[in-house]
Amino acid sequence: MLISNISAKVIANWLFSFGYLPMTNTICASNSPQRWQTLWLNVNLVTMIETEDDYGAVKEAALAISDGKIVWLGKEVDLPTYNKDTLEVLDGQGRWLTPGLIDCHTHLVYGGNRANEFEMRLQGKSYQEIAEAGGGIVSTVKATREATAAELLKSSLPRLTALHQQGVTTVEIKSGYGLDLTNEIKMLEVAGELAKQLPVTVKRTFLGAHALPIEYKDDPDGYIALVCDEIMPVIVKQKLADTVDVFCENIGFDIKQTERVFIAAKKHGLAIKAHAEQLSDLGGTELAAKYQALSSDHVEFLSEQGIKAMSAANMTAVLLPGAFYFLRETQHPPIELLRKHGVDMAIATDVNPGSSPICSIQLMLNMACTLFRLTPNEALAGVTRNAAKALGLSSSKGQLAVGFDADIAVWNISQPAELCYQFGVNPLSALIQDGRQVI
Ligand code: DI6
Ligand code: FE
Repeated sequence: MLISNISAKVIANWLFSFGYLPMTNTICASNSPQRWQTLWLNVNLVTMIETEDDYGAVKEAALAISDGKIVWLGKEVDLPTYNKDTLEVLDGQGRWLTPGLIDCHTHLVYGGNRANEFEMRLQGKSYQEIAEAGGGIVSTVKATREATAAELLKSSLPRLTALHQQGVTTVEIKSGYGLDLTNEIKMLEVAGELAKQLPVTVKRTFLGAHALPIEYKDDPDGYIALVCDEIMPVIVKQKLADTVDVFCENIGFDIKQTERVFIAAKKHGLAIKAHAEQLSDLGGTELAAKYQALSSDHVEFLSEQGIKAMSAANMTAVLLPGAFYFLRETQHPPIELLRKHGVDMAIATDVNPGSSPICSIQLMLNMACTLFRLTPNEALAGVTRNAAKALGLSSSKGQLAVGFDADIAVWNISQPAELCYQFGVNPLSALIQDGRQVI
């Protein structure tokens, strides 16, 4: 690749990673081989440091970890002298290391399931028709309200376990099936509890504006007032979420209602994101850009104007191929235009009982390529670097780089594209979370 193709940031990142740039004192201290705790030898790296192609790959590499951070990586021949008696040395046997995968959009805490609606859809009813007839999200709200926290934990744990076993080290979990103070809190507390049960980083998002609960059937503005004035302040006070999401859609909330939620979120210092342009183009993404949202998610119906707004606000487009597939949608997200305007693309499962009951990040990698025609390099960036960006975690997760969290997946593959190409045989060989081997 020509050097002119690589941004200054990329070059700095590489030089920094390989020890040519001065580092902060803290990193310097732990970077000395005397302080290393674990050293992987004989590995290949998919660093996902932004190089536009080739996965930021480094072959015949080594990687050192200390205090939960990556402290050295590069060609094994360039390793500085170290004392093998003072640290754990692991032979990777030629395996590939990627950043731990990040699922940046899930609704994996919920009660019940919607297999009955799946049957209805197979008989010809659409997702929208089912929602308008009182099914859809609202039926999961009923089941979620009826479930105790312990029951929700029990039903959610296998979903998170499935993601974890496929290499996920960070997951975003949204509320949005409680739709009142007690039950939104219950969902977010369960999401927090999941992070204690499994070695996974859980990032929580308040999605109070997901659907209209039955008791506010004729008063959407009244419900938005409840979300902004009653529920959100408690969520903030109890630190149950740091991001707010809104379902801006004709079966969700309109632009004015969405804007009210964004204004309230900004007032509380919360980050924002949106479910927008999934089934129609309401302009939710442009509105989100106006409020410097982290991401707009789904975006099948996004216009070029919306894409330009995303680009100007440095937002990430989160693509959800599982929902596209499961709802048998035909409108593809505007991939070419997103590329043209340099909008970063993330990929996520959207695990939820209605539109994507699919707990597999590996299947999403495959679908991102087969259904949306992403390159394997783009798909992998979508579940690592760009997923981190969609969660506001760009400086600590999603890349193998010095100073980043040592969240690392070790794969039994012979080239990175295999992670997108084959599905059904799990190639995960080991998983490291915060420097600790957890699988
Ligand atoms: N978009 C989605 O894909 C999920 N929520 C949303 O706003 C679907 C939620 C569901 O059908 O239960
Ligand atoms: Fe969703």
